[in-house]
Amino acid sequence: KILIIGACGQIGSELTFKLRSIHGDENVIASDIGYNNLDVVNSGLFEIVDAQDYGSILHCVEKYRIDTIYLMAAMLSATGEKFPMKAWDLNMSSLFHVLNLAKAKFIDKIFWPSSIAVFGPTTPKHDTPQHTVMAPTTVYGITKQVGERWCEYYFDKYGVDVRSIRYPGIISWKTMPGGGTTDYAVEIYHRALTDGHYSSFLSEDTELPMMFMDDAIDATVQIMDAPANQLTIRSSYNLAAMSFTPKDIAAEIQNHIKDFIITYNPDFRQQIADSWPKSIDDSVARTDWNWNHKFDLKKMSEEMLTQLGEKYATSER
Ligand code: VAH
Repeated sequence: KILIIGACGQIGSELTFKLRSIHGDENVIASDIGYNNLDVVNSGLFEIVDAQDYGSILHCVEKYRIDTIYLMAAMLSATGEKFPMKAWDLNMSSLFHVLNLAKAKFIDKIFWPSSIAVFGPTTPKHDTPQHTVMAPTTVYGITKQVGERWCEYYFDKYGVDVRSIRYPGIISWKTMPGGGTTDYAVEIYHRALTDGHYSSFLSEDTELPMMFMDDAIDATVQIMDAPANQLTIRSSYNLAAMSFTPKDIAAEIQNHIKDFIITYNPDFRQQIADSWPKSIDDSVARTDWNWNHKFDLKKMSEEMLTQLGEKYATSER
């Protein structure tokens, strides 16, 4: 059975529905610190689990005989800069609890998300390699870099089957944008439909690696299904789909909404974005477990505007 910790979040909520469609509702238990997403809470088995409390996780593992945990609870980059110690405590204690549950043989397999935030200003900006210098300058990035080292250590020393992906910025429509720096690329679609205007907190030429949620979910399922002996990386895999700037995404939206206007008012998140790569080399993931993305900016924009268009149309009625 599968437990998703942080199931009310942006990725966690979509993973919940996807994994239930694959493994059956009764085999996927969603959990979070609170009832923060009623679509998830009311969609099947749901438990309150505090990711920072070992006993809380163990209780749920024993109650449902969980063998696999997807740890999707974390504090993201922008919020992490506002609450550094909370970000460190949440992101690290939750990982240690899940790794130690596997070391103690309570569970067999773990998925833990890393991020392009592990890279810093001294990392090569274009086609960032799988193995490269990384000196992250955000608390969130530091927790992901250290987390990767611990995942590799627990695999090497204790044989823990933990698998990880360095997600780029992820764009989706089912949940509202959270505390991410890349969330401008989610907000812009909402504002294009509701206001016809968006004030971007990143400058027009800020190029970042991005991915549509469906690709991110497919990659997560794929790496977890891959035979263990195919995986050559036990820190975390680079993963990519596309890179674009706020200018690019605004132009794509204007193909659908002619009079959409974007203005640029960079804030503290500009420095975070400037510390990250512009594009990622994910050839190792493509070789090891046949990763291949399906959505480009054009296809993603069509999907985002169609789905959100319906969502706003029904909410107005
Ligand atoms: C963030 N969406 O902005 C996350 C992600 C690469 C960005 O880690 O913090």
